[in-house]
Amino acid sequence: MTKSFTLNKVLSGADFTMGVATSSFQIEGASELREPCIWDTFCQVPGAVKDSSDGRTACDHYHLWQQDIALIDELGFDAYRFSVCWPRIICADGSVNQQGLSFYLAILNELQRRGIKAYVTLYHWELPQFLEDEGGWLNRETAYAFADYARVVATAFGDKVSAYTTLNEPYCSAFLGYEIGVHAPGKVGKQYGKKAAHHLLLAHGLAMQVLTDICPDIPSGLVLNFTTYYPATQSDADKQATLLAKAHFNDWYASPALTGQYPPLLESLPAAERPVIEPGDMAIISAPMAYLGVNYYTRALVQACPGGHFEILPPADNVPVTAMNWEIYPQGLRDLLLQLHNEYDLPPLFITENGMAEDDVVQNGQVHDKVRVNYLQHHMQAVAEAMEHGVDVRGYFVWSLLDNFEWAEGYLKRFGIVHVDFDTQQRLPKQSALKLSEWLKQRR
Ligand code: GCO
Repeated sequence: MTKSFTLNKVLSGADFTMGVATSSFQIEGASELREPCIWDTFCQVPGAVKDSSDGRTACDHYHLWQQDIALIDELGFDAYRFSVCWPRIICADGSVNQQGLSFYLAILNELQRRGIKAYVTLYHWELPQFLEDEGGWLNRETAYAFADYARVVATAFGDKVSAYTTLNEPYCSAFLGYEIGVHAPGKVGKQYGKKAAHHLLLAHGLAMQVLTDICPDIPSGLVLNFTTYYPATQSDADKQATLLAKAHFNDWYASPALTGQYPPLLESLPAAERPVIEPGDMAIISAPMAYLGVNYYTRALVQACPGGHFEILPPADNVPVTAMNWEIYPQGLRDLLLQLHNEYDLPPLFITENGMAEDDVVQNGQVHDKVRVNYLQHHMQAVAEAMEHGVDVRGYFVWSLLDNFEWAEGYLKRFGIVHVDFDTQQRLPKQSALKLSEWLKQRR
């Protein structure tokens, strides 16, 4: 038997948003009805995706969205965070794909009808391939193209949206996509990562201007992923290495957006690795945000290496891990929130993603994902503790509603609270969904 969720008082307030999240490429399918994106191309590269799969069908949400939204409602969530697929909206010739816009408008209308708040992300990694062909995020023009796309979306969606996110996890787009090449477009080179990151951050800032112009009353912000870094030992070298890892992976994104400055690390980068910063860029990037979205999954231990480098250690053998081999460490979320709170002058925060992959099995029509139930409960507890210490957190979104296309892992890693049978497209709420739902209903 899976234990029930204990009611967490701090998160039980009516003004605390409880939501569930997805992203377009990971669930929609229907790729033939839009322009190709960098992930379509990347999926064709032999060995790039573990199970050699792609996003052509995914969860077929493009056709099953009504039942998926009914499910979100039945489970009792207040809000749904999803993303708009850029190449479903803008065509290679620059025209707008009205069919693409209509798809999202139908979803927004249905959410509104059911009283579910729509948290809309404009970029969850699907750069149109026609823009990658011009250099993608290494080309400054891509940031302006993103702002144009944001204008089309914000104009069409009007007041049906509760909050906008410009970008989801620019670290992944920049570092995983353009520096170590494990995500689309698969470019490899130390000289690329931070250049791509700068153009992504610029895109965020330019889109913030557009959103402020078109829908000043809709809260808009940025979603960043954070790992909490700890030194592997208490040696000075490991402590320094930890600060360096944090500067590269966390502050490189948070600091420009929140303070208008890159971390001091900028000065020590070899010239070839520095971004090209034009006058005025940092002011654009640091436009005030209504909120910051925090995605948290795990922590990492950092060890110093010769030459002032660092290494992120894999989890120790004796710690609990998820199917991604990510350590389960709820305290890391509390520590992270307190660290952000102490180091920055923060806008309100939302936990925009938190969840885990488990090797779920269907038995007698049920999925007993008790590790996930505990994971969610303990991480929500960590959020509550941070709030009790003064951190202003306004909501929490579970990643993810559905098992889906987990990027380079294909369909092998299941993050959903709802199981998806990818042959039949049948949805089956796991115990985590059912337990959360009981709690959400008591809370209402
Ligand atoms: C991310 C993305 C999600 C992932 C999730 C699990 O954080 O990487 O936003 O699309 O699926 O994080 O890896």
